Amino acid sequence: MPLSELKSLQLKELKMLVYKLYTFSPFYRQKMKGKGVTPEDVQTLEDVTKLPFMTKKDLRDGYPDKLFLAHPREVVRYHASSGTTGKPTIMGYTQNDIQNWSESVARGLVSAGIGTDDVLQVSYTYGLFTGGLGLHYAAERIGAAVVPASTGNTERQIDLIRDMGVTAIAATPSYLLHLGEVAEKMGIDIQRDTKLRMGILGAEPWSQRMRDRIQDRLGIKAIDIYGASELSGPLWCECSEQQGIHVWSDLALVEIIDSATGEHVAPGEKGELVITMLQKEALPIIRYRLGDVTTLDEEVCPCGRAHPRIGRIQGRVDDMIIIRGINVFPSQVEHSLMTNPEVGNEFQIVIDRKGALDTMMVRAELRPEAFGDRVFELDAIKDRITHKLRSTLNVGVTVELVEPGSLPRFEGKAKRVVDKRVL
Ligand code: DLL
Repeated sequence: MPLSELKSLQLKELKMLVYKLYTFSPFYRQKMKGKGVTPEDVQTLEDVTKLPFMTKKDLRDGYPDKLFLAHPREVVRYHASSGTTGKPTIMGYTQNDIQNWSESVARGLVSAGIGTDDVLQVSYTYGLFTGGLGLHYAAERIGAAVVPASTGNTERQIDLIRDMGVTAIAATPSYLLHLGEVAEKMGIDIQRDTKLRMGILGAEPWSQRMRDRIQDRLGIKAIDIYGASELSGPLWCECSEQQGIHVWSDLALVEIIDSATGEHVAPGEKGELVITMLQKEALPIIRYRLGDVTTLDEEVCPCGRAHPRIGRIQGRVDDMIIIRGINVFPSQVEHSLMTNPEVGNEFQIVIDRKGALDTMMVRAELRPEAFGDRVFELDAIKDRITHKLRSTLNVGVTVELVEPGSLPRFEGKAKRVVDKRVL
């Protein structure tokens, strides 16, 4: 469908959604009334901007299910996202919600090149986290065989990849790199000894450099997959062109705003992603601000699909670190570090305060072959890394090079920032 037709479909769906929520949801009606909006005010897609924003706080305040629209009898599944602060948020799903969710991910997997001949190992956690079951249902829907490995026991994961003829793996990018390191230690060469050819990687920010590494080291195609619990779970991914993440417009409407003003940014410009889920039933989501920073591209993709694409997530507004007034995203640090061949896959950013001044230290693991005892060589490497980081970030930073394997590893999302200012 061309974009113009997709947009008329979106408008129809948006009008219905707003009418439904205004009529049946006390929460949304109150929010809309607060902004002086009625369903009649939404006549064009641009009118979406008249609607109020929604944030995680709304869901927390409505814990556990005050924002649910479906009758409990219609709910067939719950998931929860573990909040870093306070209560978790609870998501509910009707039968249709599960179907639309699987449909979204299934389309993405097909567009990336996964089909009935594939064996997909799902190495996201199964349970309240949405990654495991989200990928699982979608892969079954397209007839791929699923190995529901979940997280943990990395050696066994590697055995499964080799022995079950696994062709694709869904995991966080940091976990896949860790898995590669463990395989190396086990004497298994992923390229030579397995059929793995694709990674469906997301749930945490990662850079193009990290993609290059994964692709080079493991000899696979690394596809970026994005989503969030509030939207259902993992939802959209890149197609085989790897030029942005397709957002299925019959199911979702995305906007990019300036976080400070709440206004739309100019086309193609970077800003905060705002999402309206057009068909969600149990827990409707309108103009939801996840705090993720990205761009929107409405050009037809080289793959031929007209559904718009969002760019790689460049970080979250709220995990942006502010050092002496300068905004730093962990992904920028990762990008710069990964340009150094001596640096391993793990790093940590330690923020502290000396007197009134914020300090930033980056701990980076060296690759085993770079880790020697020739101090002057290590000093030279450290100087080079420090210099690159300083010029990328425009902020004073010190670097500590540490032994391979000494930083913590994560099975789920990697935690890279230690902020001692607030601890
Ligand atoms: O992480 C859902 C998911 C599972 C996505 C598996 C992809 C694969 P939450 O735990 O609610 O849900 O976390 C959502 O993670 O707002 C982003 O900040 C971040 N995130 C997710 N995917 C990406 C990505 C799942 N590809 C939050 N790149 C989101 C960067 C991502 N950040």
